Amino acid sequence: MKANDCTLGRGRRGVRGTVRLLAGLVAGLVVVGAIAARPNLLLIVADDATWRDFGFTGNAEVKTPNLDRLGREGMQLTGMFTPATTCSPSRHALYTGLYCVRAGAYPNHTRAYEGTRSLFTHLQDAGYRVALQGKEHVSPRRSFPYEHLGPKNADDFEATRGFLTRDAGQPWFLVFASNDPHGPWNRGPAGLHDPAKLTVPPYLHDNPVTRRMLADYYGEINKLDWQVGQLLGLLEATDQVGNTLVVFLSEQGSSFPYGGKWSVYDNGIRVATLARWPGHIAPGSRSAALMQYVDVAPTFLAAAGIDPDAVDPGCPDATGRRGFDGFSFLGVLLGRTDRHRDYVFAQHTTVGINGYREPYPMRAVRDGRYKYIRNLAPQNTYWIGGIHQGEPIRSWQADAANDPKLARRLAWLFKRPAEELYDLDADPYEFSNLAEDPARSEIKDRLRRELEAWMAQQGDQGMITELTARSRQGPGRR
Ligand SMILES: [Ca+2]
Repeated sequence: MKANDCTLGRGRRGVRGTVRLLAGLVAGLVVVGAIAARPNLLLIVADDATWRDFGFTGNAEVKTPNLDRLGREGMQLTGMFTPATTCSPSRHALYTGLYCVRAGAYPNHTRAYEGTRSLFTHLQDAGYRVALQGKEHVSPRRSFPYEHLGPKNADDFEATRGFLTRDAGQPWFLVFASNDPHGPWNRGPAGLHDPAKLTVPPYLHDNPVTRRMLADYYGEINKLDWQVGQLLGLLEATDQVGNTLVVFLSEQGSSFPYGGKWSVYDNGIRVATLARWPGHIAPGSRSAALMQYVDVAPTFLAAAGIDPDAVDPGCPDATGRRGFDGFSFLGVLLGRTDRHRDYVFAQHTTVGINGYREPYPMRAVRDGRYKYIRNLAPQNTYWIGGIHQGEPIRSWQADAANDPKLARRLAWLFKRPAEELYDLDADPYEFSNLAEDPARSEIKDRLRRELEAWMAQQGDQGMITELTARSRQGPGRR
């Protein structure tokens, strides 16, 4: 049995742990009772949107007027990170408040250990009605007891309206999980962005194929923005703006090579984040405090007047400790502090990804300035369907025949050294690996220690964990 199996953890809790848990639950109920008006909670999650690609994060060419407005009316959080680089583990971490390996939900198309509880469970227990609209990608269903609204991956805002207005006396929690701008980028308005006039970001190779794809991707971000406009309009039409905390997350990076998805570079794991709560969050405010998806569930609970420390997420860590991996950043939202975490972490599991050939697992830790990456199987070749075949990679490889610099850059997509170290202040696109720089050895050692401590707490055994990833995928994926 694995050290972090939920069943073992429950056995370990013992009488003292049970008493502490019951006391915590009572304390939580007292806190709930003390809150006069519990806010509604709306969590909007994009799908495969690189954090840089919004008006409010500085990309003036992408048309995102509704999100830009949400930013002006609330706070922009520039230090949010997902602990995973694909859809399914990111969402498990977001909803459970647990890092991916601990919860058993670390490859793509994954599922959490039986007995794991989620934000849906905790808020439902506290009297909220809870729903999810759009993309699910979480399992087992018992751990995520939401009502699913409307058709899968299609817009139906009448279903949303029905849920928001069902019972004015009951607070609600809604996750709107868009499928945009996930590839193949054919759902946005045509012709909104002229490929020839776009500025190709420095981490992408500039050619006509890239430009055409970039225009389609930006168009689909505009469709996501339209959905956000519909949701904000519904809050206005139903007079619920003032008592609703709205949080927007860009999820994880796009499927462009170096666009971020399937990598632990900042393009992949950094998350464009907005939060609006009139009367609580200062309009037009900003914080660079480091935070992670695992912090979102405790924050939502705290906003609802529930003590996150009194909540059992249902799955202990490798040391037997219960409680969330994350903790509430409500103090940041309320403007009481500008600090939250010293480090954020991420893992990438390749086993089980469509088209993968060999394990190429990655682990990363980042502080406010530096990132340290471990590639656990550097002797292998990194190859998955999403990056290493089709477009745009084929057109880039053709151009690289006469471009040695591009050829070197492309080689990095397939093969990386065991260790990488980046100075994000000086090198925001992570082009210059400093892992062999003697002047940075202390920084590297400090970050390596932090990473190893995190892996131990998670029960993450590196290659063993990678090689058992298929056992953590859904029934259709074994
Ligand atoms: Ca995704």
